[in-house]
Amino acid sequence: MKHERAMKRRQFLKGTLGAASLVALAGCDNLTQSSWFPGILNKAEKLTDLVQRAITPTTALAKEYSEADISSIFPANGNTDPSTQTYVERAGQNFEAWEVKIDGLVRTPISFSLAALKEMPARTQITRHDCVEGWSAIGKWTGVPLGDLMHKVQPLPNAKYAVFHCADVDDEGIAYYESMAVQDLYHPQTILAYELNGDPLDIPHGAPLRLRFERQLGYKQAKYVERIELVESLAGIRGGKGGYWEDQGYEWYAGI
Ligand SMILES: Nc1nc2c(c(=O)[nH]1)N[C@H]1C(S)=C(S)[C@@H](COP(=O)(O)O)O[C@H]1N2
Ligand SMILES: [Mo]
Repeated sequence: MKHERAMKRRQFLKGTLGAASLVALAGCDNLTQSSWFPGILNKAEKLTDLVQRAITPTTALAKEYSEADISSIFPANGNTDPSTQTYVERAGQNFEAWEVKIDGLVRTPISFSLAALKEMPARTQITRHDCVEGWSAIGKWTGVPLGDLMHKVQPLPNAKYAVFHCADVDDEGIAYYESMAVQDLYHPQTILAYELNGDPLDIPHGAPLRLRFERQLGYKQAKYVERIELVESLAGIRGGKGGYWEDQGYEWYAGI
């Protein structure tokens, strides 16, 4: 799998660069067009959650770009065509029956239909996506701020993480999932997106709903989101490491 190669490269970089130089690099957006940069950027994953949060306030915004910066092609990566029966059925009906359920440690569990989400106030942001395989792309995302949804479901005080359950499975039938700290749900750029570059999300890019968790690497950007579960601990969820790739050794905190 291509992602395994990416991990070897990161292991190599681990020995060649100190954390301090990476923090410096992370501020240099004009370097991002060069082919080596996204790979180096991945080293930032090695920073711990605590160190990263000390350097960058959680409220800091990811850089937003202009329309002219939008990439002509936004690659699709990972699973690009979920084959599970319900997904295929929903796709056949233009996702009219799609719902995202928010449950777990919340006062009021709610299932939001796609139509209901589209009626809520939306946020549009043009941001850069960085995949550990060594590519980056700039796209314009539109969706509902997760914080607005949290105000409706009201997380309980012991809710520490949000787990994003996705509709796709790999060749072995293992479902994709991701997670983030509850506080990051309230970041203004954390949205449940339903449009890319002004069009409804297509299937390769996560139709009908995908997460945008800016300032984090590509694998955190869960596609095909069907359930958001608030939990106190990630230990009991699937492999216990907080995400599909994390269960295979990736860092949970993928800040860039
Ligand atoms: N459900 C799901 N989400 C996913 C993936 C996946 O395979 N399944 N791949 C991840 C990876 S590694 C990347 S780089 C991005 C790719 O998003 P894109 O296909 O829109 O480029 O989605 C992430 N989210
Ligand atoms: Mo990725």
